[in-house]
Amino acid sequence: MSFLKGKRILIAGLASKLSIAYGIAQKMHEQGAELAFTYQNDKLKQRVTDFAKKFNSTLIFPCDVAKDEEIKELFKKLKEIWLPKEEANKTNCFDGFVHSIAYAPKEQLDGDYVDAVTREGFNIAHDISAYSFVAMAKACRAMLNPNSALLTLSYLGAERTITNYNVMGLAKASLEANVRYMADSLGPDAIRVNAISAGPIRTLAASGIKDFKKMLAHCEKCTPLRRTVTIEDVGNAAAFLCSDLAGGITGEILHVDAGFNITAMGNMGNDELSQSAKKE
Ligand code: NAD
Ligand code: 0WE
Repeated sequence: MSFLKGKRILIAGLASKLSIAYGIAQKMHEQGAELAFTYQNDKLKQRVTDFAKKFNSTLIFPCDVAKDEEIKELFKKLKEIWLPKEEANKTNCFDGFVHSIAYAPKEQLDGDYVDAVTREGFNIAHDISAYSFVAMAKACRAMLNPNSALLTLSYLGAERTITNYNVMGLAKASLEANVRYMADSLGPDAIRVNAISAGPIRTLAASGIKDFKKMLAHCEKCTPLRRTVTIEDVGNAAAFLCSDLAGGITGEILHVDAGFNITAMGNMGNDELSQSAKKE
């Protein structure tokens, strides 16, 4: 089964082996996709080059999504490679991208929301984590084949308050609305737009977050599946959403969170208790 065979997909947001984008690249590669990658800055260039090699790709491009010129340049270069000169009469040459990028200044993610938030922190969080998704779509719209799919990564903090997630929660809420507006705008071109709302995973973006270990332990006790999710879980769902198997799905926020979001009080960590209660 190679349900992404013949699909060319660009992946933005790969920074380490722990990255959600790594799990997505792996699963998309397994399903036969031809992949290209972006890296945020020179520090990440060599690493992303090495990862790309594992996924049989030599296509890597710099792109700091804070800069419109870099987004423009990225798609210009991608076109030079994916659109051969003899086909220069057309413009469409690839099948979608994955946006696995978020950033807020560190001090935004610590402490009381109202005290921590600043105009600058708000603007940066929304610019990098929400606007950049449509900025990329805007820049490559004419290059996308029919039946393309765009995908981004969200988090439950968009829908509920989560201690310390603070202004990132607002940015994810904006990102999720962005998914719906983009889906409506690009639908007539047969381009689908979706998000995966992933449960907490230990990645670089999660390192240094206060009590992150506690959150993972809580999920292991309290989610319906009694476990946390992996980058492979997210990668499988991502491969599906970007494939023609998901042809009828657009504007959707798919939770890949072991069921955490459906519970109001979780299991309250009571497995042992209920076991012994059964024995009585
Ligand atoms: P990660 O640190 O591996 O990935 C974050 C990526 O964002 C990095 O590759 C980084 O280079 C990139 N980035 C940041 N600013 C950028 C900029 N200006 N230009 C270009 N790239 C930039 O962490 P991750 O956990 O894999 O995060 C990927 C996505 O998944 C994020 O949107 C995050 O919000 C989301 N997410 C993460 C979790 C989790 O618990 N780890 C849960 C749900 C959703
Ligand atoms: O979206 C995220 C984290 C995104 C993120 C991470 C950082 C760390 C480094 C954005 N900006 C920065 N800025 C930095 O300087 N997640 C879903 C992971 C995450 O972050 C949390 C979480 C979870 C889960 C913060 C507080 C509470 C829970």
